[in-house]
Amino acid sequence: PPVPENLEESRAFKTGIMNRTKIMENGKRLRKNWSTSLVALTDHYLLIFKDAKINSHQEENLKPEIAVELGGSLIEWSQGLSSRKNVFQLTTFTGNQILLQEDCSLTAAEWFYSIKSAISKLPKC
Ligand code: I3P
Repeated sequence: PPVPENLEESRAFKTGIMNRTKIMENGKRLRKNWSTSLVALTDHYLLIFKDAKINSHQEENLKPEIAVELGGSLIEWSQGLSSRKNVFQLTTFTGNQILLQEDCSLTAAEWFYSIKSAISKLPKC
C-alpha cells in the first residue's frame, strides 16, 4: 500500500515519541545523528515524523519524514551499536537501517514487540 500522506490518514494504532537515527541508507553507512521524533506504527509502516515538538492542531497534517516498510524488515535489539540503553535496530530489505531508543526500558520493549508483531503479520518477500 502507498505511504500515508499524514498521521490522520495513516490510521496508526500506536504512536509515541522516541529517539532515532538513520545509520544506513541503501546499504551505505550514514553518520549518526540522533533526534527525538514522533513515531507512528501502522499495519505496513513505521512512520517517523520530523519534529517531536508538535502542537495538536498540526498533528493530523504532519507528513512522515521516513516511512519504514515493515514487510521483509528485521528488528533486533542492538548490541554495541550505541552507548545508549534500550536501543533496537530496524533493517529493511532495501538496506536501510534505523536505530530507535527510549530511556524507559518498558516503553522501549513495548515498541519493540509491537513492531515485531506487525512485521510477523506481513509476508517476508
Ligand atoms: C556521534 C554522537 C552520537 C554517538 C556516536 C558519535 O558523534 O555523539 O551520539 O552515538 O557514536 O560518533 P557526532 O555528534 O560527532 O557525530 P551514540 O550516542 O549512539 O553512542 P559512535 O560513533 O560510537 O556511533
